[in-house]
Order: sequence, then C-alpha cells, then structure tokens
Amino acid sequence: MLTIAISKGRIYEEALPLLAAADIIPIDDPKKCRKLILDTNHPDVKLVIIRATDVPTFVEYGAADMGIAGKDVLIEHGAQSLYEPLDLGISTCRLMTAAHKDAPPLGRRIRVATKYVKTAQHYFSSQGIQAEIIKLYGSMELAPLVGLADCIVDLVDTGNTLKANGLEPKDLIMTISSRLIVNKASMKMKHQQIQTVIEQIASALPSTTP
Ligand code: PRT
Ligand code: MG
Repeated sequence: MLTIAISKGRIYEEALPLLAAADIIPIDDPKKCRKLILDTNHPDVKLVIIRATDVPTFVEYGAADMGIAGKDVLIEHGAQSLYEPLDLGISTCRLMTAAHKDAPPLGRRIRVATKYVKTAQHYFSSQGIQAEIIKLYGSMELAPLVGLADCIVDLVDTGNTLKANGLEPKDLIMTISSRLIVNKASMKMKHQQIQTVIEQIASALPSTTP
C-alpha cells in the first residue's frame, strides 16, 4: 500500500497531471464527495485529503508515505525528518511582508500579524527588527487596517487581495512552490515503488536546464 497526503484546492488541482504522469489517477473527486481517503486506479495506492498545514505531520509520522505541501508550510512546520526529493513548481507564490500603502517605513520594534509565526520571527530577527508576532488563522489583511499590527506576513500571488484591502506588498521573504515529500522509513521500506513515482513525476516537470 502507498498513501499520498494532499490538500484539496489549488495544490490538488495542479498536482493531478503530475500524479497522472506516475499513472496515479484518483477515482473520486474531492470536490464532489466527502471522502477523506480517495481510491485510485491502483488498488494499492490511496490519496488522503487533509488540510494543507497537516500534510507534513501525516508524512512525518508515517500516516502517509508521501505528500505534497507548500514550502511555506514545510518551513513553518520545521520538517527536518522528511525527504524533499522534488520541487514540483506548482502553486507558486511569494511570502511577503505587506502593510498599508501609506504606512511609514517599519521601525525597529513592530507588531506583525501572520499565520507563519516561526518563519516571520526568524525573518525579522535576521533583519535586526524586534517583532512581536500575533498569530492569526485567516483574514490577515484586516490586522493593519484595525491597528492590530504594523504589517502582515502572508502569501501573495496576484496581489489582488492586498490591493482590495488598501495594502501593498513590501519585502520578499521567499518564493514558494509545492514540494514532494517522503517519509524516511517509507523511503527505505518501499524504495522501489516510491523511487518509481519520484522518477515518473520528475520526468513530467518542465526541464530546468536550457
Ligand atoms: O484554505 P484553507 O484554510 O483550507 O488552507 P490553506 O490556505 O492552507 O490551503 P490553500 O489550498 O489555500 O493553500 C495551500 C498552499 O497553496 C499554500 O500553503 C501555498 O503553498 C500555496 N499557495 C499558492 C497559496 C497561494 N498561492 C495564495 N495566493 N496559498 C494561499 N494563497 C492566498 C493568500 O494567503 C492570500 O489570502 O491567496 C491570497 C492572495 O492571493 P492574491 O492572488 O490575491 O495575491
Ligand atoms: Mg486558503
């Protein structure tokens, strides 16, 4: 049995063609059914559908052999005990600071709202800025508007969400894409099967060499 953890939504949609390259085709559609374990065209391959932030946890504990997760989630999770064999180049975006468009430049002591507590803390200390991090679970854009924080740290794709709320992106913390991750014990025990999946997915990725 091979179990792959994945979140529904953008990552699932963009991962489907890559899984298909490894001849893994889900039978159920997570948009249409409430099943958390999806059967595939292979009786011994299942997809488990979980929250994006839970994917590294499932793979780390071996509840799933492999998974697909954003680099933002992996860094915040601090997943040292996972293999990360492939950058899939999907669900790309940027982790950025953002503030009110008319906000003055940030001082040396600031309040920051984010769901990326560890990543933000690390970033601001590397900049020599003393940041008090306020953990939020959503609607980060609201925080600077209501005086909860001087700035936010969040993912930016088109920038439309920030713009719609009178904010603008400021500093780039890192570029983000989704990665294939593998449980270390599974990599040993199911080496042949997992290696084949990695190679087939890799062959479907756009080549990085010119
Ligand atoms: O949505 P849910 O609460 O269930 O969980 P989630 O937000 O963790 O999952 P999901 O599916 O929304 O995101 C999963 C992964 O997709 C993230 O961990 C990122 O690696 C990646 N990704 C890529 C993004 C975006 N682009 C993105 N734009 N995740 C979120 N966004 C959000 C962003 O947080 C902001 O609210 O989209 C908004 C900004 O988009 P623009 O286009 O307006 O700039
Ligand atoms: Mg979301």
